[in-house]
This record gives sequence, structure tokens and C-alpha cells, in this order.
Amino acid sequence: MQIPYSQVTPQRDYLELSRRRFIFRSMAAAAGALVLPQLLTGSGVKLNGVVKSSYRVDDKMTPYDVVTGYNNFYEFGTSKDQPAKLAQKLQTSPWTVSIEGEVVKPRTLDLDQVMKLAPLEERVYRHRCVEGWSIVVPWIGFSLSTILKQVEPTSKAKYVAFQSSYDKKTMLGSFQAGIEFPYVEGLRLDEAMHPLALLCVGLYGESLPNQNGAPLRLVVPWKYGFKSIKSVVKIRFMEKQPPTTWNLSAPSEYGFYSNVNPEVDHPRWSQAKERRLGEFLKRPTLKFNGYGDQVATLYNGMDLRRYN
Ligand SMILES: Nc1nc2c(c(=O)[nH]1)N[C@H]1C(S)=C(S)[C@@H](COP(=O)(O)O)O[C@H]1N2
Ligand SMILES: [Mo]
Repeated sequence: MQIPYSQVTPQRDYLELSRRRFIFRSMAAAAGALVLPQLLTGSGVKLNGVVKSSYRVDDKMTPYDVVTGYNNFYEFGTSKDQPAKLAQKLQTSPWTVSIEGEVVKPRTLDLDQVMKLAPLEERVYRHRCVEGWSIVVPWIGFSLSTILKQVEPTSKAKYVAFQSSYDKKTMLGSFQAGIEFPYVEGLRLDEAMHPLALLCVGLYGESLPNQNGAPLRLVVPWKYGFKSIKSVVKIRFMEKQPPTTWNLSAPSEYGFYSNVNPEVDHPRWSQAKERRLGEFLKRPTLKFNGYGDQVATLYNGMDLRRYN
């Protein structure tokens, strides 16, 4: 067993967390080697060689138990506490992701190949959900552009579409969830190539827990949370703007771009403020979730009310 963790973590919360989990795992180990592999399947495997990125906000990080216990993952339930339990059914190994469409060299990579594409970085990002809550998470991964460059997009490629895994035996049906499956998302090519767009394989020093989108997800920190698609199996370069799940389900409420914007209200509620999970008072929402210095130029000349 690889404990204790880790060189990647000075923060006090973080050390307390690893201490508690060390005790838990030692107890689990004592309870018998047969139990342990199950406990470690799909989540909780320490990631080695993670380097700290300079992409980190100073905000206090949201505790691990909140990040992994309050989730949107409609395939495994429409309430926030269900994915932590029900996503344990997600089979994360073997896992492959295929990259196709308007490309010179389509490829299918397994998870080991993905993990070897670039050094893993820890990036502490703000994450804003359209429903008004936000969290701060030490994600692990590398820029999405790294994997996109593997296949040589053609000159026709203008957008990138993403698709989540779907297995009707272990996940909700579309009717129960109220949205169509498989979950799909998309970015314009320049958004997808922006260094802040993260291909994410872990959080808090470890591989992604299933409920957070194991084994591979996007994190697009300047957009509302639903753009950060989980458990990705397919990436497709396209000439036309691809459909996206929440836009298909309620086009008047969720646009393709969905940049965090306190000035543009959701038709049924204001987007001006947010509640950081764990805090009592609401705080003002920042345009582009605070990443405007880095991403605003992507949208020069665009009316962000129209392209919301
Ligand atoms: N496949 C899939 N991806 C998804 C979702 C989902 O229901 N299914 N929910 C989205 C929403 S609305 C949010 S806020 C984030 C939540 O990520 P987290 O649970 O890691 O905080 O995942 C996004 N990605
Ligand atoms: Mo969300």
C-alpha cells in the first residue's frame, strides 16, 4: 500500500485528511487483504510524481468530504448525495478514450497511455455550478490540449465534442434522469486548446473518485459546472457546433458557451452571487469565474448575452 501521501500537499486540511485516511486504510489493511482491493477500486489510489502548477487560486480549498459527497452526476442520481453511493457501480477499468472526427490520425488510448502523455499537475481551481454553489478543488491532470494534439486536427476542425460513458445496466435511464444519455458536451476549438482547460484524472493527491467522474473528465474553470463533462470515452473534432446535453434539454436556460457571467441571469434565477460550500454568506460571482485575465480575449467581439 502506498501511504502516507504526499509531497504534493502542504495545506493543513490536506494533512489532516491524509492522516485520517491513513488510519482508515491501516484499519482496512488489518481487516484483511481481501477487502482492500475493493476499497481502492476506482478511487483513492495515490498518484505519484504530481507537480504543483502555478494555476492555483488562493481561496481556501473545499474539504475532500464535500467535494466527493455533494455531486452532480445524473447518470447516478439527480440528488447531490446519490452519486457518492451509486457511482460505485461505474466500471473504470479497463477504460479507453477514442479521439476521432476531423483528424489526420484517429487514436484510441487506454488510461495508462493517457497518464503518460504529460507530467501530472495539481491545479487549484474555482468551480461554479449553475445552481449557485461553488467549490475550490485541487484537481490533478494536464492541459486538454496535450491529448488533442495527439491526433492532428484537420483544418476543418472548429469544435470539439465530448461524450461520457453510458451503461444502461448500472446508470439511470434518460426518462428517470430527465436528460438524454449519453451525456455530451462541447467546446469551440480555441477554448479546448486553452491551457486552463484541464483533462482531469484526480483530486486531492489521488485518482478521481467515481462520483467525481472517474477515471477521466474535463474541468473548464471559467464555465458553469455542467460543461465539465465526467467519465469521458469519446472526443470528436467537428466542423459544426456539437449538441450539448443541457442545451438539448432546456435551450432557453442553457447555452452552448455557458461562461460564468454574473451579469446574465438564468431565466429562473439570478447568477450574481454564489454560495461557497461550507460558507454561510453568499459571495459575488466573478465574471468568467475570476479567470477573465486569461480567457476574456477568446470572446472578443462576441455579445455574451446572446452567446450565453
Ligand atoms: N456525465 C456527466 N458529467 C457531468 C454531470 C453529469 O450529470 N453527468 N454534471 C455536471 C455538473 S452540473 C457539474 S456542477 C459537475 C460536478 O462535478 P463534481 O461532482 O466533481 O463537483 O459535473 C458536470 N459533469
Ligand atoms: Mo452544475
